[in-house]
Amino acid sequence: SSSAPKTRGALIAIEGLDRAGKSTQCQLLMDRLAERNVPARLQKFPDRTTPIGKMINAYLSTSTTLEDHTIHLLFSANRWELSAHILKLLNDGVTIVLDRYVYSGIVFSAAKGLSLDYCRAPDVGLPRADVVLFLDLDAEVARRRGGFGGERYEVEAVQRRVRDLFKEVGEKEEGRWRVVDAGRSVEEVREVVWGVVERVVKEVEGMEVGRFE
Ligand code: ADP
Ligand code: FDM
Ligand code: MG
Repeated sequence: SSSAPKTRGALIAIEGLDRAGKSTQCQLLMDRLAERNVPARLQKFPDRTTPIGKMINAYLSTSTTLEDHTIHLLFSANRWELSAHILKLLNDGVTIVLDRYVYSGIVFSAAKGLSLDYCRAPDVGLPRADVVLFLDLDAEVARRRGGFGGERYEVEAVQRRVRDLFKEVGEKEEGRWRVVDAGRSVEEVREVVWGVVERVVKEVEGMEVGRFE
């Protein structure tokens, strides 16, 4: 009947340090969801294709300088401009896999010295991830995966601060935050990720999408 709870999609965030394997695992997760006939979309943040995303891209590629609060708010605005679309898809039953989300937004700005409370504020009210898979990787192992590119935060000292800040932010997420050992093989990580996601996709059925707070 019409009173039956409508099946919605799950909002799955993949987070972690540079080279932890986020983009690799996002793609493998999309493949697995397709195999299981779960409707799904991949959304990467920052989304560099929008006008705001182009400003962010210029900042990250160091062709533009922006004041710290200004770029922080642009990253958040980049999520807000896509939030209604994300919410609509979720409520239409589409699972969304996020390659970075609000957590990257908070920790990269906080690593520059802005307070954690300040950094969270602009994202409050965005669709809340049902689960965050934090791909945790030792700095030494990350280094062996290859050199940094030339982007803004691809610097050893920044990455170290970011790792500590991710752990602090994750504590506030309690049961939604899952630390995954990203030092294992691609296939091993894929299976751990799938084990979590398969359960969450079922658990969110009939549950409203939460708001980040
Ligand atoms: P991220 O998106 O987190 O920066 P990528 O998925 O682009 O990371 O992976 C970074 C590099 O590490 C790529 O060369 C990728 O092939 C490799 N890689 C990813 N996962 C693993 C893994 N579990 N073990 C070894 N190498 C990996
Ligand atoms: N980043 C990403 C931020 O500083 N704030 C954000 O809100 C987001 C989503 O941008 F250095 C940083 C994190 C990383 C860079 O790199 C994006 P990738 O390779 O496109 O994920
Ligand atoms: Mg990536």
